[in-house]
Order: sequence, then C-alpha cells, then structure tokens
Amino acid sequence: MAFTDAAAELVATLADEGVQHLFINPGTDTAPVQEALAAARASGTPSPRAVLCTHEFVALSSAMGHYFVTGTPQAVMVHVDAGTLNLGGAWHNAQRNRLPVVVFAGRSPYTTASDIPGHRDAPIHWQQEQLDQQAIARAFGKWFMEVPRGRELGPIVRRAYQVAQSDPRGPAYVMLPREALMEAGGDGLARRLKPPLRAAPDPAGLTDIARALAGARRPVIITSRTGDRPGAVASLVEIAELLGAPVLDQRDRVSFPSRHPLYAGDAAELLTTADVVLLLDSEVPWIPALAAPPAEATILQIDIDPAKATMPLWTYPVDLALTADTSVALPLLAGELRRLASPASEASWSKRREQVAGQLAQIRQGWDTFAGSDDPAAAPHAMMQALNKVLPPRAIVLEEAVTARSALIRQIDREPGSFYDTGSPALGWAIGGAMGVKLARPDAPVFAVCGDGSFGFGVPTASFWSAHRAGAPFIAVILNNHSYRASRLPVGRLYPGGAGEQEGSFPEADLSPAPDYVGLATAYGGGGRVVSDNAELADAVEYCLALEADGRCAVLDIRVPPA
Ligand SMILES: Cc1ncc(C[n+]2csc(CCOP(=O)(O)OP(=O)(O)O)c2C)c(N)n1
Ligand SMILES: [Mg+2]
Repeated sequence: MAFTDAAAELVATLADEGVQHLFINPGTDTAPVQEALAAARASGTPSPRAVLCTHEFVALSSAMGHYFVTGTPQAVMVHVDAGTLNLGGAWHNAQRNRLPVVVFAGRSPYTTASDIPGHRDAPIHWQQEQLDQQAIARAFGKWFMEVPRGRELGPIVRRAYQVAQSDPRGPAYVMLPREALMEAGGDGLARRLKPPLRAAPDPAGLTDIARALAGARRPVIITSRTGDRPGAVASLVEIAELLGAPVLDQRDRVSFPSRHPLYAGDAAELLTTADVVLLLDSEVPWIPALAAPPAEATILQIDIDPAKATMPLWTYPVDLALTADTSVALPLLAGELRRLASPASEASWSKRREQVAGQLAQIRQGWDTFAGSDDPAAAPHAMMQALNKVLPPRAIVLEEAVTARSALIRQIDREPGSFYDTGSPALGWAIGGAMGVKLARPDAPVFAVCGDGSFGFGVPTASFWSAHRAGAPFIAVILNNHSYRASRLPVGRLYPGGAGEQEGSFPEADLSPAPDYVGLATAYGGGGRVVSDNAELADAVEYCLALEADGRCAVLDIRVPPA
C-alpha cells in the first residue's frame, strides 16, 4: 500500500513496531504527523494512541514507566530544539535505564520556496533553527539521524528501533523536517529490522562462575535490575537457595522477593566479610567509602553491559565478567550449580542457608524495631510500614523518595514487576512515570512515592493534567519533610561542626512553608489528604484509591519531620 505522505508512513510504522502510545508535545513542525494520526483514526488503520503531555519531561518519563511494565518499544515526539531541551534530565534517566525509545523531534523547515510543501512560513522557522540540534541529545542517546527525504523515512525509523532495542538498549533521536514528512514515503512499509535475541553467556565462563560460587565460603549476591525480566527472579531464588547466599537487592526493580529468608535488602555491611561476590545487573555495586568486599574477594559479574562504558569511572575490581541477559544466564547457572553439587557440598550449602537466614532475620528485625522507634529519622519507615499494610495486591509502586529510599526498600513488600526506581539522578520521574505505568496497567492502582523535592521536579502541573486527560490517574505519595534533606545532610557530613551546623539554618535546602499539594491536585481535577500520623494513613489511602478509581489523580501528603 502506498502512503499519502511520509508522515502517514511514520504513523503506520510506529504501530507496526509495536509502539502503543505516542507521548507527544506538538509544535508547528508536527502538523503532518498530527494530520496522519487523525487520518489513521478516521480510517481505523493501526496507529499508536497519541497522549498529549503538557511538558516534555513528563512525556519521556511516562514512556519510561510504560516500558518498565511492558518491555515494549516507546515513542516520544517533541518540538524542535525547545522541546528537545525540555526533555531535560529525563534524557539521563532514559539513558541510565536503557530505555528503547525513539525521540522524534521537529526540525525547522529548510526551504523558503513556497511551492515546496512544508516550507518556512513563520519567523520562528529562522529563530528555532540551531547549528547542531542533535548536540542537545548527544550525551545521552545512542543513535542519531535526520530524515533527509520522505522516501528514506521508513528505513530510518526501522533502523532507529533496531538500534534502540539492541543491547545495551538506549534512546535514539530522529529529526523530522516538515518537507520530508510531507513528501511521498515508500511504496509500502519498509522491512522491519529486528533487534538481536537476548544474549547468552560464554559457556566456559559460566562454568568458571559456577565453580567459584560452589567453592565459596561466604558468597554474597548483589542485584538491582534482574527483576527487569520478572521471569529471571525464580532462577535467582534457586541459586541463592542452593548456595545459601544472602541477596542484596538494591531494588531498581524487585529482583528478589522481600519475604524470602535470604533477602538482605540494602544491608551492604554483609559485603565486608564476603569471599565471593556475584554482581547481577547492578549499576553501582557498592560504595567503597561505606562498605566494600575485602580486597582479596573474588568478584564475578553477569550483566548485559558489564563494562558500563558510559560511566567514566566504573572501576570496580571484577575478576570475571560475562556479557549476558541474566534471564538467559541465571537458569543456566542454576543448572551448572546443580551439576556441581555433591552430597558434601549440598550439606555445607544447606548449613550455610540456615545460618545466613538466621543472621538476616535479625537484620530485618532491626528494620522493624527502627520503624517503631521515636527516632525522627524513623518516621518515613513507620509510614511506609503502614502504607505497605494497606497497599492493594495489584498496586504498582514507583520510588523516588531520596533519603527515604531505604524505608521503601525495607518496608514495602512487592512482587517482581510491581516496584520501580530509576536509580538515576534526574529527580521528577515518578509522577510522569506513573501515568505511563497506568496507561499500560489500567487495573493497577499506581503509587508514586516521592520526596517533596522530587515531586516538584516532576512538573506536577503537567503530570496531573496529562494523566487526568489521558484517563491514567495515579496517587502521588509525598514524603513531605519540608526540605531537600539530601542537599542538607552533606553540609554536616563534610563540615562537621561548621558554620552551617552551628547556624542550624539551611535556607537553600528548606522547602517550608509547604504548598497546598492537595489543592494543586484538586486544581487538576483530583484531590487528596494530608496525613501526619500513621493511624490516619489507612483511611487516607482508601480515600485516594476512591478518587483514583474515579479517574482522578490524588495526593497523599505525608508530613514527616525534617530530621
Ligand atoms: C533534576 C534534579 N535536580 C537536582 C537534583 C539534586 N538533588 C538530589 S537530592 C535533592 C533533594 C531531594 O529532595 P526530596 O525529594 O524532598 O527528598 P529528601 O532529600 O528530602 O529526602 C536534590 C535537589 C537532582 N538529583 N535532580
Ligand atoms: Mg524532602
């Protein structure tokens, strides 16, 4: 079938690539795509659903949330240089989370010739043109291209999705001049360029890893994102159980069940006595200044991107690294370990299992005790414990609680595929991400648990409006300590007893007086509750869930001490 123009081919190609939503903020250059979307809707031909996001940061954050729960390729469309710039820190989050997204951006029309469709027809077409628009994206994307002619659009878009979805995955950026969009496209859909299948580990290396683990005396497993593919978690559980190894789950995803006796959460102190450490899908395995394995420990790694070349100083001392998708490698590793097991080794592994489970039970008991204490720093733990009790089974939790992150890791108990954290620096993702999750999982209540600072970075006006409009409401749980606590603590750490501590005032990190967050949600069709006592939490959650069920966003403004 021939397309009316390249823009129509773009819309059809996106649908054919499995893109379900086009998170869009339009400009004067997206007109051909808007026309093509309208035509597809009118004729009933397959097209992604356009989701209008009133800030670009929300669009890309939302695409990431959608990807987390579906694993499907994503599309975002923004306006020229201005829209590309507004993607802001979401670029970084997308890069660090290996988001297979193609960001399409307008590009000022080239021609002033009025007989060429799409030609320049407004002053802004001069002003918005940059010497190098791609440069904005270059630090964070993995592939960049401009569509020079309508005929080339199909193969370029296919190529963009192939590269974005090839491991290690990541964002691609495609610029679309109006003239090209309005030219004729190809004669039919360009041929799909399929990404490679999941990478399997080197067989000899896998045997070496199995032997090192089988012979270990105090093995420790570290993971963070193995739960990206929830199916991999069962194999990780089997390996941990076979070896009797504690699993530190840094929880960018749920990679190990929190009720399992070998779950060690973020208790990094366990590393200091390890003789063999297995790193699985962890971006920052440990912080040397806080707790690290002994220098003589053997460090093993299985990761889709073991060298992490995009992090300049990733200097962890890895003895043996395998490039592999852990969802392929872990079942194989479990098989190798079963083959290596002898009655003697099984007896010692199972003895260790009992010991380690006992040690971890004590550690976790400490988490509970802390949550119940009078320590002001315990307030988020107590609140998260209370929230955990009333979370509906289907709920999906997004984490952006910064200094209260540990409270979520320790107190919130979720299945694989129902807890996400970007593990990356640009705050503000959670509330935009929540819309994307909700679009993918309409039956799941989505809780974005964030700090008051993080909430503000998420462009709440745009997040609430866009989610309400798209029928994808979420519940923003704000751990409201009236501060950028994370930006205040280092002053005391680096300058103990210094002027900052003596003065006791940190105006640059103080967020009081707190705004009316519930009022803000109300302005965008939602509502919410303020809570300052754990005892009020269950009722407040019920109230917010009722709003959410009614298609409205909710804020649960939890007042906690600045600590
Ligand atoms: C986009 C962005 N801007 C600034 C920062 C620097 N930063 C890191 S943590 C933080 C404070 C976060 O405050 P909040 O979400 O309230 O959490 P709290 O520190 O109070 O636990 C800031 C400003 C950042 N990470 N991302
Ligand atoms: Mg705060």
